[in-house]
Amino acid sequence: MTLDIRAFLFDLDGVITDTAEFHYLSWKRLCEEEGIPFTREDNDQLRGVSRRESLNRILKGRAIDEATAQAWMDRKQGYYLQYLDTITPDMALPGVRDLLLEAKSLGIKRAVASASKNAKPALEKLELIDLFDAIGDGYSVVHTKPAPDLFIWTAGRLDITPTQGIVFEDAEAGIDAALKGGFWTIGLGSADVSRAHVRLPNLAGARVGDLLAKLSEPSLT
Ligand code: B16
Ligand code: MG
Repeated sequence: MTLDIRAFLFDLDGVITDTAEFHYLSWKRLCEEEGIPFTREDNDQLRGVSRRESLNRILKGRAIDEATAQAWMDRKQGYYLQYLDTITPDMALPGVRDLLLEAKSLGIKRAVASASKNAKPALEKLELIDLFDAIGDGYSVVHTKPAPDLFIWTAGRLDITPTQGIVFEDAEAGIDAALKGGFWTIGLGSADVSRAHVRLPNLAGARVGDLLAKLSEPSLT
């Protein structure tokens, strides 16, 4: 099968920038106030999943009513917004801006597909938002990762089929979502992205031609 790649779909947290630390500090503050144990290892389980699912995982079966859940998520969001305000363009992860510019010059469309409801303000602070043709975020679909819906929704906005898109993800939930949707996948970082078609430590020095060559290797096509 010959590759016909027309778009790159990027996760945000862990791929374009590292907001995981901000999520961690915000949840930690809430948990300390409420007397809930919360460690960095607990935070690793929140990678790529929605705010609501993050709270469920933090609670580990502890029951709270809906109004309390909403109030806690709002409080966490308030803390997170203070961190979001500190984001600057130099906080884009290495290689991301260059890869976006190269893809644009080659006519490859670019999108963000993030579980976060804060994706657009984060991209504005990074001064990257103008490099994207579409942004799927935590408001776009009901079922976020590991359901494929967000990637499918974003592909629709780009007017491509899933096999014409490469998803860049740092989280197991995101790779599973992209594979279920029928996309090509590039897994980044040290989390469990073992099911991705190609795995890389990060995007530093990444070039479009090299990425397409890796996906064209006979074992994958
Ligand atoms: P928010 P991604 C995800 O971003 C984060 O990895 C995850 O930890 C967070 O819970 C989720 O966004 C929702 O974030 O509270 O901002 O809506 O990796 O999908 O870009
Ligand atoms: Mg992520």
